[in-house]
Amino acid sequence: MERTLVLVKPDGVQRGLVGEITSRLEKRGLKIVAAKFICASDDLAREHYKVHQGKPFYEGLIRYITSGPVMAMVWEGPEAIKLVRQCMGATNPVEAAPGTIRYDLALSMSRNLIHGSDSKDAADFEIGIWFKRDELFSWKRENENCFTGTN
Ligand code: IDP
Ligand code: MG
Repeated sequence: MERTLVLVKPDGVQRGLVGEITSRLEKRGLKIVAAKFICASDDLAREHYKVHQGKPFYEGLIRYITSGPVMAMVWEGPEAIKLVRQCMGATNPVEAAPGTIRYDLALSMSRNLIHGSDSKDAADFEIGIWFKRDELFSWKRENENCFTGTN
């Protein structure tokens, strides 16, 4: 079972898309294990996006992600990292596949609505900086078998 960090970025919150985005992940069958509505500090934003430090879009990205509250969540499921990335679509909405969040709801790479961890290492790191251990809930879904065929 994997866990992955998802952020509905400030543009998603401003546009009233928290429910739409969350709903898509729920309907896919992923399980929410943590959520918090939070304004990222400059330090948290820089830590989160430190792999992009020095890139031309980095400072704009920090301004973007700290421009307002985000809905930070942790989602769980088998291959949750890949599943969320697939639901999100490509970084640039112009290249995203139809049916993905970025294709259906966005048009610009600099306002692309959602973040999802891109690897197991990134997920562990990102969950650790956004959430305390006691903010993550392990809970059993009564109908788990309906989603995964395992009990
Ligand atoms: P990802 O969000 O699909 O994982 P990354 O390459 O990790 O994409 O980039 C992080 C975020 O930085 C993107 O979601 C996007 O908002 C922004 N970004 C990436 N590349 C560019 C760019 O070339 N111009 C403007 N913003 C960019
Ligand atoms: Mg990324």
